[in-house]
Amino acid sequence: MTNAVEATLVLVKPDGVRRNLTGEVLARIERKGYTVTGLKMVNADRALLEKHYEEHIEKPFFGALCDFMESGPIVAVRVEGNRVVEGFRSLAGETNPTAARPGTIRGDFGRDWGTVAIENIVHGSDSSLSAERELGIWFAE
Ligand SMILES: Nc1nc2c(ncn2[C@@H]2O[C@H](COP(=O)(O)OP(=O)(O)OP(=O)(O)O)[C@@H](O)[C@H]2O)c(=O)[nH]1
Ligand SMILES: [Mg+2]
Repeated sequence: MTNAVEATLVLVKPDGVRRNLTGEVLARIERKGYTVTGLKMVNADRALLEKHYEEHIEKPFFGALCDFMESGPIVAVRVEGNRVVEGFRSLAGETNPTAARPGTIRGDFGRDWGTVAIENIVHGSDSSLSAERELGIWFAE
C-alpha cells in the first residue's frame, strides 16, 4: 500500500443509472474529497464486459452478470486521489447489498431483488493494477 495519488475506475451500473443515482454517487465521491477526472456514458457490449470481468468468465453467474450490465447505459468515471482504490471500495460497501453496511452506497441504496445477477449500483476497481487495466478498457481512445 502506498500513499501516492492514484486513479480508480468507478462504474455506475445500469441499476444505478435507471434509479437516478448517478448524481448521488458522484456527490459522495466529491464530498469525500476525491476528484473526477473522466466521465462518460457507455452502452457496454459483451466483448467489453468479457474484458472488464475476465476473472469471472468461468463463473456460473457470468451470463446473468453480462445481461444485467448490458441492460442499460453505464456511467464510467475516472477518479483520482490518495489511496482512492481502497477509499472508493470503502464508500461502495460489500458486494452483496443486503449485507453492505448503512452509510455505504450499496448499503444505503441497494438490496436483493431476487435476480440472479446481484444489482449493486456501482463497481470500483479492487487494486491499482486492476484500476490501470480497467481504465485502459473503459477510457481507451
Ligand atoms: N449471482 C452472483 N453474482 C455475483 C457473485 N459474485 C459476484 N457477483 C456479481 O459479479 C460482480 C463482480 O463480482 P466481484 O468482482 O467479486 O465483486 P465486487 O468487486 O464487489 O463487484 P464489482 O465492483 O462489480 O467488481 C458483482 O458485483 C456481482 O454483481 C455471486 O456469487 N453470485
Ligand atoms: Mg470486482
